[in-house]
Amino acid sequence: MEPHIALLPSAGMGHLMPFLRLAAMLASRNCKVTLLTAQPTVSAAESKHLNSFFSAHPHIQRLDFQVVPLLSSNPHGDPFFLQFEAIIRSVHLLPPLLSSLSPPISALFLDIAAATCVDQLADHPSLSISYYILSTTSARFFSLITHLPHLTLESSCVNLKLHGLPSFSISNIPPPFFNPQNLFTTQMISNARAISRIKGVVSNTFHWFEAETIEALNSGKTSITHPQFLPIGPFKHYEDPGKCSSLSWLDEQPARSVVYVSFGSRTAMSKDQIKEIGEGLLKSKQKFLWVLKSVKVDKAEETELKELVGHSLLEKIEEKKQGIVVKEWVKQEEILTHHAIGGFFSHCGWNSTMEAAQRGVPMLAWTLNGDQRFNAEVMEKAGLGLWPKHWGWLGERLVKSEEIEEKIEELMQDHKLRSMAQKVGEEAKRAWEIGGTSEEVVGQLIEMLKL
Ligand code: BUP
Repeated sequence: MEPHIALLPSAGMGHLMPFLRLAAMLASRNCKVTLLTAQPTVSAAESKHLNSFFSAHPHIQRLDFQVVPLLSSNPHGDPFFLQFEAIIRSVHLLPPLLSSLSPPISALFLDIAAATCVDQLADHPSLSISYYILSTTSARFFSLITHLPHLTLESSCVNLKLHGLPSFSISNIPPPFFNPQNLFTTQMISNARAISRIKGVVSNTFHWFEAETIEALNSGKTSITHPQFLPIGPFKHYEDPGKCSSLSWLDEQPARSVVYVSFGSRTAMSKDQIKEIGEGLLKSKQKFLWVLKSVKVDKAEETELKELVGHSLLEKIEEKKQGIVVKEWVKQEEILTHHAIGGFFSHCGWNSTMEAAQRGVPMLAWTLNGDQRFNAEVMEKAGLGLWPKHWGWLGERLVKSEEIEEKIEELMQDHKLRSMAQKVGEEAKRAWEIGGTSEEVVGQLIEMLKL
């Protein structure tokens, strides 16, 4: 009989997208799938995507999960982290929901950001199921998370060496991890502790891309014992109806002539930095498609594009017909697949990194926070792109237009970089061929889910 699998994403598009892709993939491999949707969602993008996903995938069941709002929370806290916390604290509401599903579920996939939910669920008498984690980050960052409960981080050190793993540069570790009271840190420590109760960790990466870390994680030689790490990426695109006007503009551009600029779904940029980016793009003389966000949560976005970019800069961009700037949600995967795209200037969110890797699109990284420096390290080491580390964390200092111009030119004109990125794309494809590493691991996963 087909196994019935439930999935519970946490908050934010960077977490929802890989869950939707995993749900679609499991459904295509003879699993019955129920997706739990924590309500209300933080961003408008999440509710919109959930609606279009369920209408395009009527065979996947939707189960809304009303999250109890936090009674007192820091109003200045990150709304996505606060939602992780609200989900974790509402976990007692899940057992009746999960045990009402028919046929009974045999496994639940939790987000790494809310893995600690397993602590309450696994001991519940009405649920006799297996638990898996979907790690929405690089294997490299995941390997650090597993060690978090046992680490005392000293910012004065240069490197961190953990038994059995490639060493980490201290400057790449997200600053909140140096503060044990920080909400993100306390959550990640609890999530890391919960990993031992999990049957398998599924990850949107592939063996060739992170071979050293994946082999270390599965060697049993690290100081932390954890379940099997299952690299099954790059996750495949699922059919998403709807239009994206940027694609029509791309249709008119020559092959590999456009740099796609996007710093993810929740990167708020300062006006000064927006100006330097715009000037830098213009000076580089490269065509560009720039997706701009000035607030962390899209629901709060009220500023007109003209005001964000500045009247004179926007006029210059329009006059030169060198590029377009958009504020709305775009179909990033389709953009990255488009023949006109020659490079991707990105914050190195893990989904974005994998989407570029899958298509062999060279990247220019400018990291903002969280796992992004770890992701950028992986990306650079694999030969997928450039990472000017001296730019610091995005927002740390004003990066000037001349610096941006120089790196955009390099991104778009360096032939060696382009062919190395193409090689990454070929390896990503190979992972999904018959006998390929990700294809094999998915087969193993499906067998595990049938048990
Ligand atoms: Br913006 C934007 N269209 O307009 P990341 C993003 N995306 O399809 P993030 C679009 O959202 P975290 C848009 O393809 C990727 O799948 C994009 O995830 C898609 O970054 C996803 O790259 C964004 O991981 O999340 O949003 O910063 O902070 O969790 O990394």
